[in-house]
Amino acid sequence: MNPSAVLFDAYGTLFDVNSVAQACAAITPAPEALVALWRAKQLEYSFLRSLMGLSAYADFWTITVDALDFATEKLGLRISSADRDRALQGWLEVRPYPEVPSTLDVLAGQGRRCAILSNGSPYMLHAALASAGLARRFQTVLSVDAIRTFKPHPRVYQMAVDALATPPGELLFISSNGWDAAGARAFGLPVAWVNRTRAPVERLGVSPDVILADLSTLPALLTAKPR
Ligand code: LAC
Repeated sequence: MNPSAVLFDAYGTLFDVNSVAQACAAITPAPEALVALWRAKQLEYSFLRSLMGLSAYADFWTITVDALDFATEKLGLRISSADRDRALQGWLEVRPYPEVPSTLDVLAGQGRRCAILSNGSPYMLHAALASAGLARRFQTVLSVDAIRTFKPHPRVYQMAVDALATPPGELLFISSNGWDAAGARAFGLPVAWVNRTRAPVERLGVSPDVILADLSTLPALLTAKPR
């Protein structure tokens, strides 16, 4: 594999969604369970709103707020407006996985462009990147907000191909989300799935080109320098 540009998913891939639990400690003694339901609902709402069509679009921040409200009600948690704000702030301060900065350093040293393609709204993405000290590591930060449709719709991956002005075969898309890896592969991008949780492969009719345990082994996989 010799991609000239490496395109990363954000949440779950660069950023550890579980770290949002710290911001939920005042709400419940089991913040991990809240975040698991919150994240599942956030993704479900993004998929559903895409299926419902353009008029049903709401950006990922709005969806994240709605998903929190659903999750706290479902779990029977009473939540003050200050605690709600603090929990939401968790997404703006979400922690990167430990190997992310060094991986980005090596990729930059190999002369590869690094970009993000995320369902996150520009506001969320830029806040999280600034908080993590990663803002300058990416040449391009692409949010689906530009086309008001969420991954894994093929229009999203096409947007990235167009924005990077690079043939799909010269890109490498990287995601920890199995459904996102499948969506990008079905679209026609080369894909590395970062299977951090040893999850079974999604049965969606396509397979990733490469499976990694985390991002640290990525640069060694890309042996040759880009053309
Ligand atoms: C992202 C979420 C969905 O696109 O993981 O960053």
